[in-house]
Amino acid sequence: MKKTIKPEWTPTNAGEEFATTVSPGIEKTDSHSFNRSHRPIKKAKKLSTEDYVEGILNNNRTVFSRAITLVESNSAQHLEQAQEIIRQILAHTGKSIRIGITGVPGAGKSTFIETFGLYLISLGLKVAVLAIDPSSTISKGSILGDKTRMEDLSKSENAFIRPSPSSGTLGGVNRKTRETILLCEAAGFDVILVETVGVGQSEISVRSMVDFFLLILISGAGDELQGIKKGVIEIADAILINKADGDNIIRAKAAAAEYNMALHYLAESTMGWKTHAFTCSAKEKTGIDNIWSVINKFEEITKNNGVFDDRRQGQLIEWLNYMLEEHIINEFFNNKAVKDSLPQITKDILKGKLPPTAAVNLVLDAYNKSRY
Ligand SMILES: Nc1nc2c(ncn2[C@@H]2O[C@H](COP(=O)(O)OP(=O)(O)OP(=O)(O)O)[C@@H](O)[C@H]2O)c(=O)[nH]1
Ligand SMILES: [Mg+2]
Repeated sequence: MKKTIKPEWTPTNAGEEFATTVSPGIEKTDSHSFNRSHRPIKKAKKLSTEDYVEGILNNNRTVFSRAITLVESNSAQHLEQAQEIIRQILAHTGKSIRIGITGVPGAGKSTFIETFGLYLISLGLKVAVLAIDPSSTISKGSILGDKTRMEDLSKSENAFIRPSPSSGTLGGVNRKTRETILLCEAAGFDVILVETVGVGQSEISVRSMVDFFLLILISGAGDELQGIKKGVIEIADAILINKADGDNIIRAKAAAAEYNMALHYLAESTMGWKTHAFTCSAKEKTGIDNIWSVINKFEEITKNNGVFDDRRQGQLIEWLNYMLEEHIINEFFNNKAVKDSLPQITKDILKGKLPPTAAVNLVLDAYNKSRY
């Protein structure tokens, strides 16, 4: 029987009528032994590659989430299993439309994704939202705070929201996001939204993994103020001026007209497609159906003229080359002979004893010799 004791505020002369009792506390131990001896942490059953593949294809949410965690892992053993899973699901991938979304902080990306995502779900589609945030390797990634802004979307069983992988180089984060896209497609997601909050490099990375690239801006701030580089406008397939509501409608329309003028003089971001600027209000849910029909039109045109498939094929090769380069560079600079020879060679260059071209040959020689 469980031993009970009276609480400390019980009157000393209290009899049986004083029924309150408390359970004795657990003896103080250090927290590790507490976990081990009293409450063992239940370890999830290890899944086989077949379990993963079957779970993903049947859209078993638990297995699907675990597969993404596996893909995001940096351990060599996990990498191997993840690669085998991806190889096996590859035939079931590629059927979604992949949309990249970028824009300045506060433009309303998260609000737009919530509204747009729910709209797509109302059409019977399944939506995955992934994020690339280079800063998240240091901070926890801003999309985490977004869960509040995507509250309804995150509750929907036809939506899946994943913050940016929080560790690794930009290259590593890219690999993880690309592979997560494949898992989402195999699990039957129809639309993949890849959000980036970065300025510059991360936009280019996202462009290299999506079919359609959407830039969200607001009126009332010049490009300079918005921190948008011309290069980002040049890779956009549509510009969306958000917050076209209330008093702001006229200004938003004027901004869209201005961008449309400017776009006239820019080269096509996608062959055979003319980028235009539109307005919407993520808050009031206007202009949302219009941007979806723009994306549908884009898909139809680029699939007909072959640009859609060409781009996806190009992205695969680009990705292969990028990973090869990253791998080779890492291997080279981690090579002991290279590491040992570089300090002296650097000194000699700085003292004017050795020209850089000759130095390159010396380092390469050292590297090559070390490998035989
Ligand atoms: N009036 C109006 N306000 C909006 C609209 N969309 C977003 N907002 C507001 O703008 C602010 C920023 O919106 P977010 O969706 O967080 O913007 P974001 O681009 O995701 O911001 P970051 O994640 O910080 O880069 C919030 O206060 C929103 O309520 C809109 O269509 N109209
Ligand atoms: Mg946001």
